[in-house]
Amino acid sequence: MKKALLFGITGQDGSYLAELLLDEGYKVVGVTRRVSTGNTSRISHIMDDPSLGLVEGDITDYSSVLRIIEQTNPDEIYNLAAMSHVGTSFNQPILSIDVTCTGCLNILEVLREHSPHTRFYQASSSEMFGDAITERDDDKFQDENTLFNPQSPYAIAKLAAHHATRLYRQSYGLHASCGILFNHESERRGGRFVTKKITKYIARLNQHFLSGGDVESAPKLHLGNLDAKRDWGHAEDYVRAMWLILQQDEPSDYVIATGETHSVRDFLVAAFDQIGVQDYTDFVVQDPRFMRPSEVPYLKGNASKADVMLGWKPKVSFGELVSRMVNYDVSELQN
Ligand code: NAP
Ligand code: F7E
Repeated sequence: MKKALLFGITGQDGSYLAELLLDEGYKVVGVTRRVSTGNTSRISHIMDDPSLGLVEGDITDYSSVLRIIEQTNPDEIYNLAAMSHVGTSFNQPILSIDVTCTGCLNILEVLREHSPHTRFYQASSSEMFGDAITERDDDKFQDENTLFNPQSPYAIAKLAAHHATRLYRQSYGLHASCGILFNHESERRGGRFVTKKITKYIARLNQHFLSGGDVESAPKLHLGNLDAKRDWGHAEDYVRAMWLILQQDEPSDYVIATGETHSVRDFLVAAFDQIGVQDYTDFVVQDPRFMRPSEVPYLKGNASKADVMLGWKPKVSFGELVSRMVNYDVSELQN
């Protein structure tokens, strides 16, 4: 029975990856942070699985990382822990570097010195590309050869961790790989990311209309930049790629993306359409509080390497992603 250790098991991706690994017959150990309010809602449905264990620890604390890896002796480690909100990283840059970069180095150092047989997956991000490509025409895409030009403290931290993972692979022979994942969302997405913010709002608006409210009295949705373009996929597809990456004989880095790009405005239109509203402009306010000091204008990934080497392709389309998220939030509010 293979054993996997997951940093970030309580997050969106951690919860889906834990499900996948349990299905594949793994013993899964997840690292949770001690917090005074609960943070295990995304994994509550698998907590009683006898093959799942949880240990407390914080990725910024080298001693807890060392203890957990020594006690677990895992075959595979997935590092999904991060301060993952790009906007927040502008206000908390040092924390972002500590968690997202130093945290990764803590694991790599423990592996180098104490557990070189363990395979390692690092959650790299399309944010690392930054504004390397600014064109909004859909012929442009990012792949494993595109230059990085990070535009936020989050992206800088991810890029440093990305390079550290590559360095430890090349210099110390670790089986250490990075998935450069483009945006992926789901029913379990955190509420402050733009997709979930929109779909939760749509559910409230739907409720407002169902209880007899009109357009004038409807709540407003405050958003920032509507022109940014993202390559959005579904998290369930993307955790499958993480697992496949660690099953390869040779460690390497892979872009994981759908190959389609849509603006925030496109997402708005598609989400409002789910409840039969054709014009979102009556409901959306552009609010400077949600504009970033520096923006990533255009992301569209080419995942050909993953297709050829891993046999990976996304299954969930943009339209299906939007409708799944809206339907989920509508039914959550109704229940
Ligand atoms: P998420 O929902 O924000 O989950 C982040 C996880 O990191 C949570 O389990 C969180 O624990 C944990 N964490 C935060 N600080 C920690 C610390 N100091 N010690 C230990 N754990 C800590 O993020 P996600 O969307 O699942 O993304 C997973 C990973 O992929 C992240 O590294 C993210 O940066 C990266 N990524 C995400 C995307 C995307 O579009 N989703 C794309 C590319 C890369 P709590 O629950 O206790 O807060
Ligand atoms: O923003 C714009 C915002 O916060 C998407 C993380 O998972 O993916 C994610 O990072 C776009 C940006 O995701 C609001 O300016 C407009 O252009 O949903 P987001 P992100 O910044 O792309 C990458 C790949 C990761 O690695 C990250 O961990 O939407 N936008 N108005 C807004 N964004 C937010 N959050 N809130 C708004 O009101």
